Amino acid sequence: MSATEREINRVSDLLNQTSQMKIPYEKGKRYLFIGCGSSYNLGYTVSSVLNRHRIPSFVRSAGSVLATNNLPDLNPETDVAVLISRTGESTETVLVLDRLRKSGVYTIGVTCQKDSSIVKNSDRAFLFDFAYEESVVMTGSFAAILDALLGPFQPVNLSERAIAVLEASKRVIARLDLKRLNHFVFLGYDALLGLSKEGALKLQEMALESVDYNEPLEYRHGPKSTLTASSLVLVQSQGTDYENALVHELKGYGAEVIVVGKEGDIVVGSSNSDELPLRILPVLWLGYQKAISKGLNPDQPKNLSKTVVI
Ligand code: F1P
Repeated sequence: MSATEREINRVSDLLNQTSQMKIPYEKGKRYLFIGCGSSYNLGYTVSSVLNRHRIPSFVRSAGSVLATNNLPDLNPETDVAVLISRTGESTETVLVLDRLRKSGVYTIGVTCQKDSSIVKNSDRAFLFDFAYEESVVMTGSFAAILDALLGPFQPVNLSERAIAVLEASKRVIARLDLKRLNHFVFLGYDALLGLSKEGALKLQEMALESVDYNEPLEYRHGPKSTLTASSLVLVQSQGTDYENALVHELKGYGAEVIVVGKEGDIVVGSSNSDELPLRILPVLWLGYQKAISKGLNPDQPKNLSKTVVI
């Protein structure tokens, strides 16, 4: 079994642990999330949830802070910066951490790697070393870190539910003719757009596929022209009539559509939890299976390394 497959299959265990390790947020404080790649997508997703709960928050990729040199603009707006890096060593994130500390912002580091630069250099570190991953692509650790970062806004232990959602994902994906599919689209709003961005990244990284992500109704305004009978659209749905009508329309163009949501093909979400960390499970399994169907090694994707060091 590949490391990637093991790491996806152990998400239930990871969520059991993260349910006890929630990151706290203080009302009245303004948060800035920083990361690269999947870690940036984590920040994007969590920032959206915080804003919905009236905790002012924004997100930047570490690269954008360096390349546009906008730290002076960000600093007065920020009380607490949360720097996310699975490996704790992405150069861009480490450099931004250094700059933020020098400018007097309180920093929280979030990582799976003990003794890493993120642990050593942040004011406070949250270490998820039990979610350490061998594989290059971030898979199970994404769900685990998301669960912890959602803090009080994801209060339920999702461990049991993770087993059911992964099983449902496996069943639904097993029915697809994966060899035929060569275009993968991920749709969702707000936090679900963050998960859709991550979905697109997973299919690129693991399976080297052509991808897209967008807000659901925005997809009508141009992007839908690229759909073919070889497209798969995964909708991170909130179950509105608008989204349901869009699903109907996209199926009409011959695309495969999978709906993830309370009344979806893969049921996620309950009355007391959005279960956001579980919504990434179908995406992880899809990326992994598509890679396998192409004869690719999902543990060692082309051109990628575990940490981008520059
Ligand atoms: C960030 C990241 C990964 C990506 C790739 C390169 O790493 O962009 O998301 O899969 O392998 O690095 P990190 O800062 O979270 O360790």
